[in-house]
Amino acid sequence: MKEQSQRRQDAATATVIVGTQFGDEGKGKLVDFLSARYDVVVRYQGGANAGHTICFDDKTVVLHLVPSGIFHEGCICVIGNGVVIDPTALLEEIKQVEALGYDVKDRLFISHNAHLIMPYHKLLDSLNENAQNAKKIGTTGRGIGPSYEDKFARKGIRVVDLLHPEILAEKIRENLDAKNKLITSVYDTEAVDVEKIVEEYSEFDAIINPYVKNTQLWLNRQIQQGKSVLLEGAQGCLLDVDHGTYPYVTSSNPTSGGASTGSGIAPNYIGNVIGVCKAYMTRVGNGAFPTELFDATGEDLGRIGHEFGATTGRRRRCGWLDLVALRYSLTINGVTEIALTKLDVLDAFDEVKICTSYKLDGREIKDFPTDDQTLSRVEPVYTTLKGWMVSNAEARSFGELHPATRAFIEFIETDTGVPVNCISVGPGRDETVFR
Ligand code: 2SA
Ligand code: GDP
Ligand code: MG
Repeated sequence: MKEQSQRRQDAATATVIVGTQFGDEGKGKLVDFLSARYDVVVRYQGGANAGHTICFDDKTVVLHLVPSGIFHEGCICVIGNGVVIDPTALLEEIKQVEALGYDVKDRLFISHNAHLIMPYHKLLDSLNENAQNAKKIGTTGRGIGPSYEDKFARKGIRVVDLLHPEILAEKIRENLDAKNKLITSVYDTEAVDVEKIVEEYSEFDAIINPYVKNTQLWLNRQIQQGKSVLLEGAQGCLLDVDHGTYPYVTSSNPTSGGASTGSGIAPNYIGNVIGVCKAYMTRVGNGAFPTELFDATGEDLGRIGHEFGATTGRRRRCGWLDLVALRYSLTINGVTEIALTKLDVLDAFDEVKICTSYKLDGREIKDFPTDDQTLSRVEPVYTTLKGWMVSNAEARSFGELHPATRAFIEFIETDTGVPVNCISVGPGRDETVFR
């Protein structure tokens, strides 16, 4: 017993990358950059709602399901059991990657336990949203919530079912029997054609088969054999179904705890947790956002930062960096180091604000309230720092950053007690500073 637990401690080689805000912190860029040093990269939750942007060799690629390590030939990519997979979207994405000259054969595996997004999940996602009126979540419409609903109701259809067409057909018919009642009677919408879906999904068997693996066991064994694993979170801590601003959240666990359940990697193999944090805040979709700006500064952040959804193209709401939210996120995720991104977007501002606490009913509070009702009533308390008004795009070491930029970074470190070890000064792979 002792030997086994010692082995696990010695082998803690898995690192998790998590978003510390409302997603879109630049996780894709960082995962792509770090993948050069890792043997395996794993997505562990979410689905094609994610949009992870990677810029290299004058190309800009947005990945939704395929892990962001795919552009490093030495890296094996895994879509873990915690992800909900839309097979059509996945196959399209594989084609896109191959068209760029990257072979995915024997380099991309999907968990046999991952759940599928079915066409009726996407339909229900939009019917649900339209029925919400003022309480719309603002989902991406990719069927994420309805697919996770089926998973937890133990009615889900999984990747493994694609390999057994008769079982697949039976499950689709059973599911649609109930769902078509809902679709026609509650939503007053035309029933879904069951046999069409059976036919469409039966064809995935031969195509998907080469990618399917018992990834949970395989991943643990890779670690036992000394391989390094990077776990790629999608969305962000504040959108976590347990720890985020419920109900305005996604239906999975983007937080580091989800990395273990969503991949099957034993938690004690996870050593490092890198929290990706944008130098300001954005949110796409509805829900409270204490530092949101409704003025020209907010417009400027969105324009300079090109803040549009990487999946839907929706405009992202923008505001100043919120350290109350960040401190919460660092705690929940056990973040060991921060990667601070999009610092260059602040280059043009002569002063930069950081929220350090909130006021609620006239009292100062330092802890992040996760219930939307309370969070929507808080007022941010800001510290104003001097802007730097120069470009740091050429900086490749901490010392090369402008002193005011360094002061901004040091302010975050002092307030949170967590080191900022990686600083992103542009979207490109090389526009990165390590300490
Ligand atoms: P869903 O579709 O059920 O997961 O939506 C629930 C909430 O989660 C938010 N969400 C996201 N927030 C930021 N980025 C995401 N990915 C895309 C991107 C978003 C896009 O990279 O830009 O293109 O619009 C993402 N995915 C889900 C969503 O907005 C809801 O608030
Ligand atoms: P993710 O979901 O966390 O991977 O982030 P997205 O790809 O949705 O959004 C981040 C956007 O910012 C993408 O367009 C990236 O190319 C871009 N980006 C990442 N890091 C930087 C940076 O340091 N500076 C600038 N200007 N853009 C960046
Ligand atoms: Mg994104």
